[in-house]
Amino acid sequence: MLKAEDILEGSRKAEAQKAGARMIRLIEDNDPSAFELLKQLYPHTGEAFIIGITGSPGVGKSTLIDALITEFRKLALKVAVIAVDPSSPVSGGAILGDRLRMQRHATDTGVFIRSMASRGQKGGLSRATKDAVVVLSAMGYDIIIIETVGAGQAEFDIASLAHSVGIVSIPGTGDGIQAVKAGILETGDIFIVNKCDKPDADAACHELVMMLGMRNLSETRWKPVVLKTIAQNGTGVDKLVQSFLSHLNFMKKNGLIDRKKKKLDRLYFQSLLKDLTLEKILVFMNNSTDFKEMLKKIESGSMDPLSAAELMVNNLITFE
Ligand SMILES: Nc1nc2c(ncn2[C@@H]2O[C@H](COP(=O)(O)OP(=O)(O)O)[C@@H](O)[C@H]2O)c(=O)[nH]1
Ligand SMILES: [Mg+2]
Repeated sequence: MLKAEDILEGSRKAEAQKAGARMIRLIEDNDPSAFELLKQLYPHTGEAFIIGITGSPGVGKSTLIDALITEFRKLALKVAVIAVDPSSPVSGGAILGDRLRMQRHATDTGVFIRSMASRGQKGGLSRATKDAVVVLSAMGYDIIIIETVGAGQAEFDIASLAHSVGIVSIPGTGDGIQAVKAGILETGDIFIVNKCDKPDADAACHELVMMLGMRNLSETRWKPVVLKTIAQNGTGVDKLVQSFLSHLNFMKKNGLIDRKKKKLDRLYFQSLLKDLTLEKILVFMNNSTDFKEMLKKIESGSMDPLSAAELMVNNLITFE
């Protein structure tokens, strides 16, 4: 039986790292024991800097993260990665870059990489990812990177999980940028134009700067950064690391990080409430005679389904 203490030193001890990996599997499998463990781990969280890396499939997110790991390790920071990118090739839990490159991190407990599938999570991928972040933070990782293709969509909003969001795009074929979807500009803190070994990199950056210039900025708001990288050979990745750390410092100086952490806690609380309430209602529907009575009334036509649902929920949950 897995215990919370077994996991706590996961970023320093190989055995504890394995325990952390088992814990994340419990979360993925919706194992009921995960909830109790998460409660015990939660007080040990809060120190990690959580970075979201998002962008369309193929822009080089995984390659970039692989290079980011190397840069963060140079600064002796411990790094965990959760990839929720369904397009990422999954091979035995290791998914980033090619397998050879991955092996250089394989014996390093200061690095932890997992992919998360969207199958079967109760509250959706967002909740499962947040649960996993709790585990990684309790394990003592300094940096937690979440890779995802989604930003700003209802079922997976990276801004509800990360302290800093990097949006990856690539130079277009003719001019300007490819693959920055309208509406996600608001979510980004760092804009990365990757594959700058290709033509039109400068035009792509320029276009992004223009698009971002329209944002209303005050002194207490972070001014988004646009950066060029070639993830394949690591060009520009040192600057990218510095930008993320600058963003963190900026947030610390302005009291923004505490506000953001409170906001993320509130969102986690809300998604937990939704899940737990739904679970209770499902149990109730399976066991309650009231529910069966109500069904009969609907079937006999003495009550309509809308009124029945309304009455039932009002009887079930009252807030004062
Ligand atoms: N030319 C070039 N190719 C890159 C660069 N970064 C990544 N790639 C390639 O782009 C492809 C997709 O990369 P991947 O990291 O899997 O993208 P993801 O889907 O966003 O995670 C792979 O074949 C990479 O080798 C780069 O800076 N330049
Ligand atoms: Mg990927």
